Amino acid sequence: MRAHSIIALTAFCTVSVGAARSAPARESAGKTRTYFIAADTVTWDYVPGGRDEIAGKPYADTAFFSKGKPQPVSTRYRKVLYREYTDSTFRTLKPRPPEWEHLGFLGPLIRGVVGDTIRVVFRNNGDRPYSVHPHGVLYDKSSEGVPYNDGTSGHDKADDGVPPGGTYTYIWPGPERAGPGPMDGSSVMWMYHSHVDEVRDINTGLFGPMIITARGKARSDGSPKDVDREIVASFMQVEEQDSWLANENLLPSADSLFSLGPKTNPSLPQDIYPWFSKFSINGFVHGSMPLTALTMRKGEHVRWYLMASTNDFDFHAPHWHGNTVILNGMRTDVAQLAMMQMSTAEMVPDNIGTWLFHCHVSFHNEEGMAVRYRVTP
Ligand SMILES: [Cu+2]
Repeated sequence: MRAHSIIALTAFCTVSVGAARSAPARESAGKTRTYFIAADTVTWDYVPGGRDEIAGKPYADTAFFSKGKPQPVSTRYRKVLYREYTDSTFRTLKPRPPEWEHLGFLGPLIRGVVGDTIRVVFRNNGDRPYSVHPHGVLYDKSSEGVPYNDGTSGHDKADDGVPPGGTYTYIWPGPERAGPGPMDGSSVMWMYHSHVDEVRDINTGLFGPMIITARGKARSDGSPKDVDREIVASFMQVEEQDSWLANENLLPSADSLFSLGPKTNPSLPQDIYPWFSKFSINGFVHGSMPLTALTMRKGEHVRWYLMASTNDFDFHAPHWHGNTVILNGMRTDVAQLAMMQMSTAEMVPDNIGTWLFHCHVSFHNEEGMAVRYRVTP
């Protein structure tokens, strides 16, 4: 287990607001889209209701400790998640629309159109520094959200880690290079995540999607005009022992697993990946994503945005039962994701029914990396 020491980040002791003065002013013809996003400590249940909806049976997680029989363990974990608020007071959570309910524990969807500028007003309600680091969009040194030896100082360091209780505004222009390339459809997905301690922050829960639509191909809300339904699926091997909240979440006996007491049966995935390694899609395990959250109609143009997390073996093989997709211009029903890879697949479902969508890495599937989607007439 990695040491749980907290890195001293004394440089971030003041609350600072605003990165606008030095934001690159390119392609500013579009809108400014402002998002109020906080890092909040909440309880997340990987299997709410205690049902394995893939098997259609009750589910209770258990773990083998160094001696004795399997014991019940909770599927609930304290996590720090990005949550969207209505305004800068951060008093009222913005309700998540039903079509985005499937995002689960991911942060809110951030949208933009090529030419827009995205502003993220970030409030850190956690108890250690966190940040928002985006992929793909343009940022200068005051909006990168990562502390490293980059030769900057002063205001350009204020974004690196926002202190507990602090608020900071990240400014991200979205020029052409943040939008679809020649082989893409009308929109592309990027991820954003906290990057003060990238591995720990992501395992703690600070990870979210951003979609940038091509200029001239967006509705006024930024969504791509030629797409009926967008779905984001983040395949994540969440290592709860690498969360900043591990000491709150894990039973003290978890340490015995690291000290490698007698293994019950090393061929069982659980003996290699204990109960706190969560093979989840958007925080859902064993089909716990509500089926209503992933329902689409036959003949719709459905765009699936896929991504993976950061851990050492976050390789995944998303597989759709029942329907096929076009991925990189080719027909398939299995995608591939390496760590932090982002990929987009186009589906026009022609096959009505309730279908499995799971990782085809066999032990990921066994450990519950599966949800169901439904195609209605
Ligand atoms: Cu997988």
